[in-house]
Amino acid sequence: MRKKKKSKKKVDAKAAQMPDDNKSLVSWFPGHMLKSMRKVREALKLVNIVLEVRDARAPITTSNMAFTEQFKDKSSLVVLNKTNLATPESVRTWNNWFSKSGLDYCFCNALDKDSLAAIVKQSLKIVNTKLLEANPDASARSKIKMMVIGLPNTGKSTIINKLSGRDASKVADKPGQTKQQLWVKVSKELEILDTPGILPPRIKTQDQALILSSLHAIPESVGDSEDTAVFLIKYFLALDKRMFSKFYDFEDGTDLDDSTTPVMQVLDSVATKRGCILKRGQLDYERASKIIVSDFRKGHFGSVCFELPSD
Ligand SMILES: Nc1nc2c(ncn2[C@@H]2O[C@H](COP(=O)(O)OP(=O)(O)OP(=O)(O)O)[C@@H](O)[C@H]2O)c(=O)[nH]1
Ligand SMILES: [Mg+2]
Repeated sequence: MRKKKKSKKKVDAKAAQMPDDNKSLVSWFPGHMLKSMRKVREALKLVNIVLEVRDARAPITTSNMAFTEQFKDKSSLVVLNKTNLATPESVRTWNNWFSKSGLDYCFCNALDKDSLAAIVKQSLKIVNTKLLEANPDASARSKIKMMVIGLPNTGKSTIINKLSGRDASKVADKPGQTKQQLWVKVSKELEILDTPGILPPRIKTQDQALILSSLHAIPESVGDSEDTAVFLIKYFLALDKRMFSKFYDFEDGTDLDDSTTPVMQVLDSVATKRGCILKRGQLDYERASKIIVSDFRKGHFGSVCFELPSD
């Protein structure tokens, strides 16, 4: 009997596998990311340095061990982007941690061109230090080629566009905007290769999956917006119990009975306030969750720190 041919949709759904130890954990590594990883490997020989872009709000969760293994012999610079969305204290703490890590790194806000100038200077220094270590008689380079890699939506294309001063690569507030590699000539001295975002093959913990979903590194179709909203509500309630009532303009605790948790109260109130009502009059928690997640992603709730160094 002939096997039925699987549709493309089915194959992608299969890629969203749930690891055995935690059924609700997202481990999404579709085929196109495997292909992108292979292309990154192939392009390594064409560049002098690799810029690994991470999100400063979660510098470890937005790293990818698969990258580290690929370019361990290549000059590299870890770029912690979106610092304008990270709490200043967490940036200081991570700065201290990275300074002891042995990695070359820098913090930046890709929306601010001035904070990007340092990236080029530092990259040139790293490339030339390595060159002179290998051959003290070599003459230092003034022209370099870079490859920018990182998880989806970390701001890779934005960095390239700001550096080049034009919209060379398409940018969007969603993961997977860059679909293929693209060379961008920034100046006579600098060419940069943009690459599609790649997730780690395995996301280790449920919290990491929720952080990646909050940061929009995982698309809505894979992450669960209600789980993500609950994660965000808990995070912000721990900082400021009244944040949601102030932002969405609802009364605190008025319709609370003893069985209602603060998280449910926020979801109930946002759903009521924003008219998220299903046909039979029930509250539409899915829509209310999407509103909360979207407002967070727009930066309406202020700066955050989703993780701190464990050592
Ligand atoms: N606030 C803030 N937003 C940023 C920063 N860098 C990028 N963004 C925004 O983040 C979103 C994603 O940016 P992209 O440059 O498309 O991200 P990418 O890493 O190329 O994404 P993929 O191509 O999907 O892998 C866009 O809405 C950018 O405007 C930053 O430093 N601060
Ligand atoms: Mg991109």
